[in-house]
Amino acid sequence: MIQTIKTTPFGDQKPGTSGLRNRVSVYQQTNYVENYLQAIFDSLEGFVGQTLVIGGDRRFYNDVAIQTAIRMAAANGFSKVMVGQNGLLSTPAASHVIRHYRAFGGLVLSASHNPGGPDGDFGIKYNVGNGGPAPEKITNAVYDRTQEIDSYKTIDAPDVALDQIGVQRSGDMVVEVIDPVADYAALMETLFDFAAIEDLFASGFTMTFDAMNAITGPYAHAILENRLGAPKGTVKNGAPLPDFGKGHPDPNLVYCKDMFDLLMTAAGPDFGAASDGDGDRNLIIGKYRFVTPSDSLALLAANAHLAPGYKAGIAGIARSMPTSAAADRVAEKLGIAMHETPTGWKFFGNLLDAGRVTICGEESAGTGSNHVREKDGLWAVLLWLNIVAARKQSVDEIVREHWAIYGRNYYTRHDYEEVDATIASKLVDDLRAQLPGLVGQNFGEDLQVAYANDFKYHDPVDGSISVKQGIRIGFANGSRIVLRLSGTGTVGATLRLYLERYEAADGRHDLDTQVALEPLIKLSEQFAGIKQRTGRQEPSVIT
Ligand code: G16
Repeated sequence: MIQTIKTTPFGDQKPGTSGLRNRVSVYQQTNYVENYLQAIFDSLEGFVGQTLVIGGDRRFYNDVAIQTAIRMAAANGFSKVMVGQNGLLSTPAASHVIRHYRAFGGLVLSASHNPGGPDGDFGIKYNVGNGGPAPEKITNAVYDRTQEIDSYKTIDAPDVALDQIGVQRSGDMVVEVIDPVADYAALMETLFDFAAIEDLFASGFTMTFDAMNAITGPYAHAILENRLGAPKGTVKNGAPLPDFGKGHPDPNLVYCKDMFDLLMTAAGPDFGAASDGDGDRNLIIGKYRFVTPSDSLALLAANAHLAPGYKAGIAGIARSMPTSAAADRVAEKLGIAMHETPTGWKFFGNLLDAGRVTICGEESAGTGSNHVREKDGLWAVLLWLNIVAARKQSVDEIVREHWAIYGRNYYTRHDYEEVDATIASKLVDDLRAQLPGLVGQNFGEDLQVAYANDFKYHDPVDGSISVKQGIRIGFANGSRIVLRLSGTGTVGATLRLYLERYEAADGRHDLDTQVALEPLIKLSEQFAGIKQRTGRQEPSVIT
């Protein structure tokens, strides 16, 4: 019954920051999905007789890939697959299901915040038994395997009825179709003071949540409206659609501009939030106050003890290198460890497993904790609501008080998308070559370069080393310029320029961010010449 089908390698199956992302049309090539899945299975050991979790964000091609994955899991020796109803599982929910049911691992079928539909993107990511993205040791092995693969295994079996909750079979393997929301919602209830949040809504607190026609809709309806009593209609765009309603499910100030504009008016609600394609990112906007992801990490860490799940305090904080140092000041005050890792949630896994950190976050709109091993959009929203309920203050008041204690890290990211890949890599190489000569130089009265290097990470838990994780130029006053190439784009190269300036507790906290960072923006153009070399006048996205 097991079939071994001959195939030939594809040259481009190299996992990026978060799994293999590509255009749907690339994924639709004969054997493309099969080769990649077989390369994953071939890179793992000890899964025969074990359980595999499968779920995705409902984007176009999920249905095809999920049925393929089920048949191949059966052929490769898994004894059971657990899959969300209709193939749905948000990334954090998939992480929880893997952990909760002690599965061997899981496949998350998503390209996250990238657009979906036949002309959009698709992606496959493998998560290990701790519920987190596979570490580089595995992703490198998968890539090597894709380069030499000559066959894959499958079975001749009909499609599983993914709309029917309950137990079915694919060949000899058990397939359990589960409610995608129930286990996750139960977990959230253990972490947060649901009664206090219910009271908050009952007292007239208003909120809007944009699920962006992506995976978070069913979770947000169930938790915010059905359990916490937020009025129906609080959740917008709550039905996951294969093309996300032709939207771009990236919760930032570009794609959620309408929400931002609404929150900046007297008529707007008290709180606005959004999540991305697969439900792991978050956007937080209070009335008259956008909270940057870097600030959000710092604020959540400083106030986490107000939520029951964290009332004993947090063990440590981790952030990706380009994320602002706002959280570092919180860690210092709390007397706990702060870890700086490369971009990619997979780098937090070891620290979380070892109990060294409780809360992690990234500038790319991701925050999460040790409750799962992925970033978690709705978790961040619920923790914010818990904090607002406990402090009985607005988001704006909470943010301002934070800055008055810790100072403010002005922060922005400028993205240049779909840049010619050759120009982008030459630009990075040329900047790298300048680094040794920059140290000690003065650029304006308060911009003396303290260090200029390529970020290298030494994992304190398993000793692994990751090199070339972004160029950073740090100044004596705490300002920073960081430049790196994105590992999640699918066309050309995306250059990410991150800019940060620290303003002390007694300094000015009311400047416009782009104005506050203008000297650094100019200086980065002088160093890297992005506009000049790419011919672009402006970044594609400013966050
Ligand atoms: C992924 C990773 C994040 C990373 C982000 C951006 O998020 O999980 O750790 O910060 O990509 O990465 P890059 O700057 O390389 O494009 P997601 O939400 O896309 O899975």
